[in-house]
Amino acid sequence: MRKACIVLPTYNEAENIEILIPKIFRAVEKLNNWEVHILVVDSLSPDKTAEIVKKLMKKYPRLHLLVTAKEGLGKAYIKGFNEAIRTINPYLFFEMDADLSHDPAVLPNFFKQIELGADFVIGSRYIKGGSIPKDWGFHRKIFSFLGNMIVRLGFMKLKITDWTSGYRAIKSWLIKSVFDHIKNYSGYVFQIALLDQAIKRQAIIKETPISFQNRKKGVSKINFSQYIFQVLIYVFLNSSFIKYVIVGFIGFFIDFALSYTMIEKLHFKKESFWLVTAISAEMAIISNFILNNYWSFSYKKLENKVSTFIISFLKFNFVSLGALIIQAFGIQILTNFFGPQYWYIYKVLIIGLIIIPYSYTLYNKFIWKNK
Ligand SMILES: Nc1nc2c(ncn2[C@@H]2O[C@H](COP(=O)(O)OP(=O)(O)O)[C@@H](O)[C@H]2O)c(=O)[nH]1
Ligand SMILES: [Mg+2]
Repeated sequence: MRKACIVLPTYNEAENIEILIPKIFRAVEKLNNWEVHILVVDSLSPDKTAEIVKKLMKKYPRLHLLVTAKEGLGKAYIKGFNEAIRTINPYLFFEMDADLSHDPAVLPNFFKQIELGADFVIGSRYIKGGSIPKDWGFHRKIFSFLGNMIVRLGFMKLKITDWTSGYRAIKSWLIKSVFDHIKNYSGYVFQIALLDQAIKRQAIIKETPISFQNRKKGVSKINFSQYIFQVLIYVFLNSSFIKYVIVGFIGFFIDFALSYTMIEKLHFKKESFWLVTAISAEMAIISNFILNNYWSFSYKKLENKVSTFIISFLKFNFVSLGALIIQAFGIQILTNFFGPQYWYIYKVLIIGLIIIPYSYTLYNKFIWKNK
């Protein structure tokens, strides 16, 4: 029998917790392979949430309580994980809101995905079978959808539909392995950092549909503008896709600056412009290769072996050659169709819509491999 621990962070959830805890234990009582514990992490709620938990602990021996200072959702989770690892040592963790937004009835679906091999299961509102509350206004819907889209596109991980969901199952080894990276995120952005770090450790991520319910009692503690700001900063600083795009720009400037210097300052003859172009382009390719290895994809950088470097560098050149051919043909085709006057628009479109995703995909598949 494996142990699982559901960590429930609470701040002023007295009315909700009283209903939620019996519901959870009822939802998991039929699971034969799992011994399910609940750890409530209460940040000194003035509404005496902790007192209610203590009362319930008399009835439920697998219910535990940790009281901490109020330092935000992320810190509550970190402290909860730490405490549970020390006292319960579970195989699996759950994150769940304590305001009844997350229905315990679907807990068995998470366990099933874990048993099928997932390391990290996300309760998603945005896959088939999942939903957001019907009474959410248009603005809130758009806001939630866009927020998720920014993270999905920022990380170029479109397969994950719900980055911001707080209803998730995560294997204990994974939490332990990302601990050092996530322990300083105190707020809600902690959730995004945890998922991002799990992906970077090649965890198997699955989604299961959830129907998110509006909280009926108590108030939300999220500060939306602060949250969005923190998420944007996090994505900007941690997205290998954004870093890869920046590296591409740096490469473009190196290419341009070298050609400019050789032609305008060093007065290379016009017969050798092909050589100027080739040297500049290759220098940009070398810079891209090095920056991508030590920066954009640093979490999966190449093995420190000369042969690996040479082979990967050749592959990198090959992908770049492909990009060159795509661009050359693309420009010509568009010019033939729509005329030459918009050539710069064609170039931007081809780079933005074809070259960037093309190279990024191939790098991930063949050079900085995703297992
Ligand atoms: N322990 C603890 N729990 C918190 C804190 N902030 C939020 N929570 C809990 O985190 C869960 C989600 O918070 P909620 O305010 O419902 O956020 P929303 O669902 O995004 O509006 C709830 O169970 C809250 O009680 C905190 O600072 N400490
Ligand atoms: Mg809530």
